[in-house]
Amino acid sequence: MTAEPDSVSRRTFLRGTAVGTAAATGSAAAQEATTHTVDMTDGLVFDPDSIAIAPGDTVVWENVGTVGHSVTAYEDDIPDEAAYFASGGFDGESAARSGYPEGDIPGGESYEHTFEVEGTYEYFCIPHESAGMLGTVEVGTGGGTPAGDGGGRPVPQVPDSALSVVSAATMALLSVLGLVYVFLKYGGDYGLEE
Ligand SMILES: [Cu+2]
Repeated sequence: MTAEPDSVSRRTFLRGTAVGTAAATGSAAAQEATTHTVDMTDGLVFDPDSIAIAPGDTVVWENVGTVGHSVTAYEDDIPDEAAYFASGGFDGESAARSGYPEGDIPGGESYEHTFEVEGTYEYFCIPHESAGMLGTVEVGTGGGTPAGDGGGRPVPQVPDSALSVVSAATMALLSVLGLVYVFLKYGGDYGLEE
């Protein structure tokens, strides 16, 4: 299957997923399967909450805190051909929801899943869904983040200081133009010809 990841129209936020789409230098066949780690923390987040991987890669979710979490796919927000996945081994989202706390991943434990089908996968933590504990896995041949990633860094914002530099430059330019205008208009009145 060469399904184009038609991800971007999804309702969920897909921050930072546009990173690194440029390079794709063929030979995807030579790519080795990589394992990526996503932490689950007492801050009730998946860290990183968005990760780009290659088909065949495995994601390991590690509970690095003490609060229990689940990794539960949104059944309607994974590729059609993809197998459903959830900690606890449920074969559907409603089963996972009603089965919880079966599927709970306590502190110090982990859950892993290998992604074969390209596309976008949205998942959540059952007890902390309302707290916004959500995540995205983007599977594409464009390649994943490098091994040992910790990817998903926030897209850099233009800092306010940069903006004020720009407006200061603009003001300076306008001042110069104003002076030029004054010189052009009144320059002849300086009586230089005398
Ligand atoms: Cu959680």
